[in-house]
Amino acid sequence: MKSGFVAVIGRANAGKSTLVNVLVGEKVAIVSPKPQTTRDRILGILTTEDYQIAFIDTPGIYKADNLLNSVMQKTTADSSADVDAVLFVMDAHEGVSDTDLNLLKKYAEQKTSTILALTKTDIMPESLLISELKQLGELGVEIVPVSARKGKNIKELLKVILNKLPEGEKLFEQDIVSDRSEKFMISEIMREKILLKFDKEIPHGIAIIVNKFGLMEGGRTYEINLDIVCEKANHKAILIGKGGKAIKEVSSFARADMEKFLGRKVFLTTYVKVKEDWRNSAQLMKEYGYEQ
Ligand SMILES: Nc1nc2c(ncn2[C@@H]2O[C@H](COP(=O)(O)OP(=O)(O)OP(=O)(O)O)[C@@H](O)[C@H]2O)c(=O)[nH]1
Ligand SMILES: [Mg+2]
Repeated sequence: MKSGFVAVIGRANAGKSTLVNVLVGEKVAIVSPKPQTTRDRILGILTTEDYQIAFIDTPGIYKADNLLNSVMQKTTADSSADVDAVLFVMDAHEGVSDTDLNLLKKYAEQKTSTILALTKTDIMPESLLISELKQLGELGVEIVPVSARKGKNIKELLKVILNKLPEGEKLFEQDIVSDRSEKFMISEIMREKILLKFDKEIPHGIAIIVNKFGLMEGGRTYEINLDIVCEKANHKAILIGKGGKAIKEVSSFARADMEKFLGRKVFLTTYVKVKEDWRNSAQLMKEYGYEQ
């Protein structure tokens, strides 16, 4: 059988996590329309009788403007070392930017095989795709146009990836789809709902701390207690909303997803806290799980 690691790399908001979820067939990473949604390296593992691929979802490439972001950028750089292939994801509907081109060139020049996935093809004219294929074809990497949202060309992409992987044994047990704990996923679900509901700097300045996560007596309901850490007092006021309306709404969306994920009822309580400038504090970042 074939097995190997594939680093999924690209600019922030390109569609990496959406593609990883579709390739794996389960939601292992949260997704949002805002850049810098993914903050950690997350494994999504696809196992069949013939192969096992461990996709490494990474934080999107973005200029670092605080300590958290520079840690994220290092995570991405480190993730592409020692892998069997790099899957470079580009948002094709936006057109090819110089930043994309320069980044792709850098990866294409490395020894590791690079495959280019041009994604979001469902929301662009075919004429643009054709001209991009022509422009990018000169780089000498294999290109697969896909739509993660519509599940288009995913099998073809898998074939191209498999061609780059060595023969080998399974690296993970059959049933494992991610290397992340349930507790991590719970905090990510909460962060996803905040990313979807709030704008500008608020979601980027959020950290989630899981204070309690366990089954209540009787074993039918999970009790989950979260701290939502934000950066400023006025962010806290917006997060809570008039009469607690905003926090109630996001918590209820989060709870519904947590229940789906855990397969049990969830009793969720949340508490909003302020920690000024935590994204520049090495100590607080460590406390919140963002290690350097
Ligand atoms: N129309 C369309 N939208 C897509 C597709 N793939 C992703 N998106 C959307 O693009 C946005 C970003 O998707 P993500 O998967 O979070 O992107 P990412 O590259 O992981 O972003 P970061 O984690 O911030 O680097 C979301 O709103 C997705 O729904 C696609 O194939 N078609
Ligand atoms: Mg992502």
